[in-house]
Amino acid sequence: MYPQNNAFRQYFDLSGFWDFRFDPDDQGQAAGWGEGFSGGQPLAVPASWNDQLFGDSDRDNLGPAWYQTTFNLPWGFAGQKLALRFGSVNYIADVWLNGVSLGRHEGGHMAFTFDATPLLAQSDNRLVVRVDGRLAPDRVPPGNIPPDPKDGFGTRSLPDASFDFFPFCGIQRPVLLVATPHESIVDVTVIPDIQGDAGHLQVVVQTAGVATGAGMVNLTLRGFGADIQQLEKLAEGRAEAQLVVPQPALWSPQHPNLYTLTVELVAGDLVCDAYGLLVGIRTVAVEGNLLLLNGEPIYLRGFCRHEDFPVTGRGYLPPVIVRDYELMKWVGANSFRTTHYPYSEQTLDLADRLGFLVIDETQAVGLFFNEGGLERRLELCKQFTGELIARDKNHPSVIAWSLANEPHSFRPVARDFFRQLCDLARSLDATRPVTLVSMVGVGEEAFEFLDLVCLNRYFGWYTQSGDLEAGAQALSAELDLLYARFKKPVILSEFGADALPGHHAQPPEMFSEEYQAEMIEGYLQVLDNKPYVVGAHVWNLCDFKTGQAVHRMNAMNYKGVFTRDRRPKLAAHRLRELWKRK
Ligand code: GCB
Repeated sequence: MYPQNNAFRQYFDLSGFWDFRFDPDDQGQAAGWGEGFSGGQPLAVPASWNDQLFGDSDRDNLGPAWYQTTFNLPWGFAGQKLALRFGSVNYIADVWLNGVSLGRHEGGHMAFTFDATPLLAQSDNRLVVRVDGRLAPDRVPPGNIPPDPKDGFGTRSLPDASFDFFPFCGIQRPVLLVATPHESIVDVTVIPDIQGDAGHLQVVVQTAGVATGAGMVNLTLRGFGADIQQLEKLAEGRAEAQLVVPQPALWSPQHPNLYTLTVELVAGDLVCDAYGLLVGIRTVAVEGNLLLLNGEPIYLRGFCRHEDFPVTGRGYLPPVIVRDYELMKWVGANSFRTTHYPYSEQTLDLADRLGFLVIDETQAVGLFFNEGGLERRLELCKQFTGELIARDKNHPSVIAWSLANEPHSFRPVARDFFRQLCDLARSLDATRPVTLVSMVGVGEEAFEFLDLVCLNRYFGWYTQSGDLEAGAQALSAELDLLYARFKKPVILSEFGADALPGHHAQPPEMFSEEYQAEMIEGYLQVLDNKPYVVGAHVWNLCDFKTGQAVHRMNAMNYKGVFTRDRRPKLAAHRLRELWKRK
């Protein structure tokens, strides 16, 4: 649960300038740097370190590196249950508080928490974090994979990620000191449904620290004329309720109606904790070749994106989050996919409020199946899928889970791998479609048991280069084959072309703004004639940073319809004409 400030709970943001240093010989742990280290320099937290620093080897240095800060306990925190919560650290974080190890978390882009209650002093607490962002074949996403002669030359990059974006690292989202009561709410799950004219909210509350037989949960739902209150007894720290909302104001992109749900924990006669959340009443379903929202067919118009901005790297930057929603609204988009990792929790809060439909993706990008270590990768993917669903399950904006982007899943072992991940996702959330985003196409075995067929295609770019007509024909033919084999709704989950801002050519040629605009328009025309296509996500909303490679001029991917500093290219105007008309 995201921390809140209210009469029972508080949090304190540790953002600021922390002490930072690299550990080139990886000797910090043995030298006891967990207790504190010297020789650091100031670095902003949260943000990636790579583009803050300016030394010759700093940008491409992926660690290990060390951070430290000191802080006093804020007023009112003493005596509460205290925890340290990291919004995301890429890739491995080892954490010490006042010289004592709190533990390790593996995986970027996901929040994790350590209990710190017994270790915190009133003043001068020292928090130390070792961050290892190095790329390795047994990490997810992987990198530094031994070259395979079958792959040929020219496609590797520096840093050698097996994915097409810069592997920014560091403490990239806020670090919070969180105080909660000892008797507290620890989890809330809200599952919306519509039955006849009524909205139903199944609410499951988990608590900790309440004496057996003593507790109640008081639920209040307000908004749009509703004022519903329900009291439920706790049994073994758990309570479950069904709230029924007659004539509900449904959540949709046109009307992102959000009710306020307040959960109170009552022990004896006293309220001892409270947690509030905004909830939407809506349903998502796949039926035949349709994707349904609230029982009505819906078409996804939108983008793939990156959390990426100059200097900050992949760091949490609220004004850019707002700006990106402004851009998407301006173009007429109603959705996006969190390519290729979970975005900040605040991004999803805004999707709920602004009415965007989100395909929520784990960080399983560039998975390969030809080396050993598959069991470890599966274990990590299961961890990441579980963490994502636990974090984002209550967002009405999230309409599907994406288990991976472009796995090399033409190999048969991939089938069981994704079968297990898909079963896990369904067991954790029976209400949302599950998908993966494929580059394989018709040969993708996993589509058979997934709900939505998501395909990435770049005909007219990487193949049929320079020939937009041939590209559109190839797309049309493949989509029909795909539907004929799987008979499921299809989303064209990536398509696009690099356009160097300010480069023009008529007739259009590759890398010009005209070529990008024409290619996107041509693809949309193909999709318009395919009744089984339920969405189109352009790659990408904005230009973004990559590693250095022969196919990445300036270490940039220029497939944004906006520049990296968020100015429109011709394609953004063209999309606006096409999508605003709908
Ligand atoms: C893809 C990948 C994406 C790349 C894009 C490209 O298929 O999913 O990460 O950036 O193509 O531009 O090549």
